[in-house]
Amino acid sequence: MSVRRAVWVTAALSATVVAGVAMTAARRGGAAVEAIDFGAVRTALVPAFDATAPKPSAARIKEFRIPMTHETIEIADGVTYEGWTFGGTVPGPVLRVRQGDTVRITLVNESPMGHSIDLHSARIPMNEAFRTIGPNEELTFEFVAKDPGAFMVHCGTPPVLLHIMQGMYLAIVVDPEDGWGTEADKEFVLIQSEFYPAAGETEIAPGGADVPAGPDYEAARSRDASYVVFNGKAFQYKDHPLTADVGDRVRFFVVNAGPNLSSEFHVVGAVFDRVYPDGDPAHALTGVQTYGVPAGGGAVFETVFEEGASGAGAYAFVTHAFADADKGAVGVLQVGGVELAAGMGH
Ligand SMILES: [Cu+2]
Repeated sequence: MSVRRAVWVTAALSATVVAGVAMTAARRGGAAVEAIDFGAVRTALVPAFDATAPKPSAARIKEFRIPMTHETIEIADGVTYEGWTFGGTVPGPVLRVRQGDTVRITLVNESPMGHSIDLHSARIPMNEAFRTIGPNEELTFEFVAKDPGAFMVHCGTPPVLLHIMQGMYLAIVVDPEDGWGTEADKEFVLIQSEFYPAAGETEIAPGGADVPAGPDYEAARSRDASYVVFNGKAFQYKDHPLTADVGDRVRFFVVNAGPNLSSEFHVVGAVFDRVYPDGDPAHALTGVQTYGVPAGGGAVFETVFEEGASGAGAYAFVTHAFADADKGAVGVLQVGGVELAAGMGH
C-alpha cells in the first residue's frame, strides 16, 4: 500500500490521519467519498519525484483540496527556480479517479497573486470553474469525469504561457469504467515540461545563498527552453532510475504540460504493445516504437519486460526529439535489479 495515498473506502470514517497523511474516506448518503487534502499530502521529491501512480480508489466521489503556492523549486541539480505550484510541488499531485466519478475540486489560493485551474478532463463552463481567484480566496466546483484518459491540468490565468512555465500543472488519470483490459504490475506517471530560467540569476549571491531564477518570458515565447524534464527536474530518473521486475507489464501515463514542445515518447530497447492516445482504450494502437504527445495532451503506454526479449537490463525512456532529451528529458527504467554499465548510451 502506498504511504503517499492510503485509501479506505469501506470504513465509515469522518476523519482519518495516519502517519502524518491527512485524508478521509467516508460514506455520505450511501456514496463512498475519497477526500485528499494536498495541503497535507505532498508528493515525495527525494531522491526523485515519486513517479508511482497513486492507487485507484473505489469511492465514486473524489474530493481534492488543492492549495496554490509560490515555492522555490529545484529544476536541475543545483539550479533553483521561483516556481508557482499546485500542492507545493512541480508538477503538482497526481489525481486519480474513475470514469463516471463525481470529482469535487476545492482550489485554495495561498499565493500573493491570482491563479486558476483548468482540468482537461472536465466538461464544464470555463467562466465559472476555471475562473481566476485572488489571494486567500477559495473556489469549489464539481464535474463528472466522463472520458477515460491521462489529462493535463493547469493554471489558465493569463498569460497562460507564464503560469505554465512557472510550474502550474499536474496530471489527472481517469481510469476507464471497465478497467484497462490488462493487469499492470507497475504504473508510472511522467509529466514532460520545459523551463525557461532567466540567465544569470542562479549564481551564488554575495551572502552565500542561492538566488533562484525567475522566468525568461521572451525565451518561452521563442520556445528556447533551457531544460526539458520529466516530473519537474532534469535527469532525475537517470540519477535515480525507476525499477521493475522481469516479466512486469509497465503502464506509463504520460502527460505533456509543455508549455510549447511536443514529447516524442519512446523507451529504448522496448516496443509498446499498447498505446492509447489521450489515454482512451478505444483509441488503441499496437506495436508502437514512438508516439507523440502534444503540449496539452496525454497518452497511456504499455510494454512488457519479458524474459528472452526486453528482459533484465536498463531501458532509457526519452523524448526522441533528442535536443530535448539532451536538456534533461531522459530517464532510466531498471529491470531486474541490473546495475547500469558505465558508458551506457542515451
Ligand atoms: Cu497561475
